Amino acid sequence: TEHEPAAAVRETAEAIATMEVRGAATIASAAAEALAEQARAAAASGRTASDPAAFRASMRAAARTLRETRPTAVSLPNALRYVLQRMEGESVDRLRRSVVDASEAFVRQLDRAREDLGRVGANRLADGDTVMTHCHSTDALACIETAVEQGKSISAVVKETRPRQQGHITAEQLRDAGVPVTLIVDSAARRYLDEVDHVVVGADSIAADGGVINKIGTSGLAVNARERGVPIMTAAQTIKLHPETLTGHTVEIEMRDEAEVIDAEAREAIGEIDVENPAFDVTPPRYMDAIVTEQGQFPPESIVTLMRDLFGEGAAEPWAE
Ligand code: RUB
Repeated sequence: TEHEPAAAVRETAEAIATMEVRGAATIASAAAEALAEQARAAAASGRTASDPAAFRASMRAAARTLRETRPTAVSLPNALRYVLQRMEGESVDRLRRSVVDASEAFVRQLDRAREDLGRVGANRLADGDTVMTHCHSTDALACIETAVEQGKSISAVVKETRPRQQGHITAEQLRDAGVPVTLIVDSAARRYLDEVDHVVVGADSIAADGGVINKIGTSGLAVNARERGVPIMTAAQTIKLHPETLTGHTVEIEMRDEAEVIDAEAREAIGEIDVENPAFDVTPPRYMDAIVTEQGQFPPESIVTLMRDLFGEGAAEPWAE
């Protein structure tokens, strides 16, 4: 069709859907970059090259394609909103430039936010600490890596994180940062909490009540950490704040394919059963000690004030047809 997204957009959408590109912040920057690619492609060919309205429509269509890939990480729609709300100009040339500029500014801010929150989170870690991680979060890793850069000696107990074992990525990156790593299966977490000083996780979305939506298993880990008296923080830059929760909406939890949990042969051998594979869960605010952002650390219950400041106008959908 006329608004068939550029190849780069379709490839990015596919990479997000198949989790080749994954993690809330990485998804957000890939989506912003894909919009810039769309702007370049639309300005270079067909009716979108000469018709500003057609150009705008093609940008909205590209954003919808990216939006539909995965539902839970709000950094994705927040990235699309950031770029499309800055699309302006009477000519296609100006429109293109505004989109490319906004996309680059978004990615720069995202990188800077990670550095800034890394310093905040690192302050919570002491020399000699052992941290426990869950899944793979660039924001959580920033806290640990910054602590190491500050000269603190940090060790890590890394949960493998079934079913997709993103813990392996965390283990490798911590090893590269010089952090001694012990890899464990998820169900060993409580046993190892006695040896841990701090739990550090990321977030895909933060709700207005301070609930933290992150990789499945985070909530159980948080409850266990509280029971063992181990502090737990979530490292989440402010693009993880979910504006629609200000008006009572809930965050959609992605359900993924059962093939990630059990192979066809084993399933066949077992017989008639249901298999469910939710990718995320919600940690209630009372089980989270702090939300660490680039604007400082917050008790989960007070995150709503920051959310109102940053997303007070609510959740516009500039990609709507
Ligand atoms: C990734 C996950 C991460 C958050 C935060 O889930 O739950 O903890 O996305 O990551 P998936 P970051 O692997 O299913 O995408 O801090 O990098 O945004």
